[in-house]
Amino acid sequence: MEAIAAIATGTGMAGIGIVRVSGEGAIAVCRRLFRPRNQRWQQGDLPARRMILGHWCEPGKEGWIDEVMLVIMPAPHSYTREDVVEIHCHGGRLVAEKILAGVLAQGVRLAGPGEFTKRAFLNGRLDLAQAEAVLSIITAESEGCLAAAQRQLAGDLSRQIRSLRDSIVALQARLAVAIDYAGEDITEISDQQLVDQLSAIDRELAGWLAGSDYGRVIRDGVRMTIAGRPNVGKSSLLNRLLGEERAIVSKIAGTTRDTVAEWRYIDGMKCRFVDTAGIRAAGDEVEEIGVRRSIDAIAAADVVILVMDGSCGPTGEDMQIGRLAAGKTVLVVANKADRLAGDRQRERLLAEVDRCWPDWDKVVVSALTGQGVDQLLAKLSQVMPRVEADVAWRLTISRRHRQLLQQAGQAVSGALAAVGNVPPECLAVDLQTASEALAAITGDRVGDDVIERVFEEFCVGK
Ligand SMILES: Nc1nc2c(ncn2[C@@H]2O[C@H](COP(=O)(O)OP(=O)(O)O)[C@@H](O)[C@H]2O)c(=O)[nH]1
Ligand SMILES: [Mg+2]
Repeated sequence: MEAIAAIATGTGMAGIGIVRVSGEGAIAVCRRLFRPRNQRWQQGDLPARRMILGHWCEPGKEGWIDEVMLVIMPAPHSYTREDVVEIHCHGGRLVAEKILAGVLAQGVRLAGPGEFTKRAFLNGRLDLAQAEAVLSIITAESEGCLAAAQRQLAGDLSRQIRSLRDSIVALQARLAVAIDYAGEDITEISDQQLVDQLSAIDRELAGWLAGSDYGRVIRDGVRMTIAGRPNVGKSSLLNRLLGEERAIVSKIAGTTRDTVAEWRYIDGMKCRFVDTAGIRAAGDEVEEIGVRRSIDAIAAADVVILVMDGSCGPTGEDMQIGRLAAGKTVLVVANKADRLAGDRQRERLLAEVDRCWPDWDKVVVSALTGQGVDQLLAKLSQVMPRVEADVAWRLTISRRHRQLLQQAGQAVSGALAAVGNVPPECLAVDLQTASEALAAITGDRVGDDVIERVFEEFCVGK
């Protein structure tokens, strides 16, 4: 295909910038503009797959633009399976832009978003799911997402989807025989066999779609909302958990007026702590907005950390706030333990808390001294949603894959419900829908419009 070129590295100051050229004539174009330092290579072909030091020249001008390292990767042993040249120059935008401009002036076209990866796909080096994994690796922000993207790039997703599709195709074949030889004494497939096989496929599809909420947790982290009455020490607790003075702490009730969010890891899980405004009948309009946001933050939480003042015991207001978290995973934190006179007072406090919220875990801490905070972290680690690593990667599939799996799932469930009530031709239509949806995931059968849409999301140069 015609040669394309783009800057592969990010914008901004950096040590190195890379311009990438791929396609017909890529090597010849670069040969014209590159002057190797080594006498041996000043004439003729340059060696393949070696870093070659030299100068990059401006066409038709004396002098050079930059001292660069050039790598030539002839087809088919390259990312795109075409002739690829990479020019490693100094970082910063200007040098790379000038080198790119020189290449484009030789008749090479500027690459579109993801066009290198698209060529890798079109030339059969990657399937579509693997190509998408490249983008997931670039955008991964959590260990879980990176691990999932790596498995997808390695072909785990494609293999599992293809094997699922194979079982659908096998069933299609048996149905086709039943349709073609209807009435004849030939190996027909019984309704029971159909139900058994469809159920197995249906279960597997459902397995892919289950637990999408965990997918969000892996991608975006566990949402932990710190809620409670004003002045019980919510902001102090946030600061203690983060080990920094993030939220403003004061004796004045109503100091935290908006939600404040920060990250930390607990046992390798990304946790997003949200400190909220104390919930009470608001004193003014701004506080009222804050209170409403607190209520929303409780609703959105994976885990609610319900803070109360341990030095005075649970109050009616604490109970009311507790009711806002009904149905959630809640950890009750009795704060200000430093004010408790001794073990007996502590026992009494725990008993009271237990009576108010018998179903929820509880810990006694002091945000001021740090006492009990390790226990709090251990409890959080116990109660937060968790997934086993070898299931986890299945949960972070992209929206495109999820939609296709849903389509396949609906078609298979439809067929399953209809066995015995409709002619086999109708079941065959459903199976065809399911099989096409799965083929679109790996790109084994997919329209140009879908391919366009997938690569539009990429950055230029990848
Ligand atoms: N003695 C004691 N005081 C605390 C503790 N945690 C917070 N406080 C104090 O309680 C007041 C309110 O704290 P703050 O974190 O702003 O509470 P918030 O309104 O719930 O965010 C401040 O004066 C804090 O210093 C604690 O564990 N022990
Ligand atoms: Mg506060």
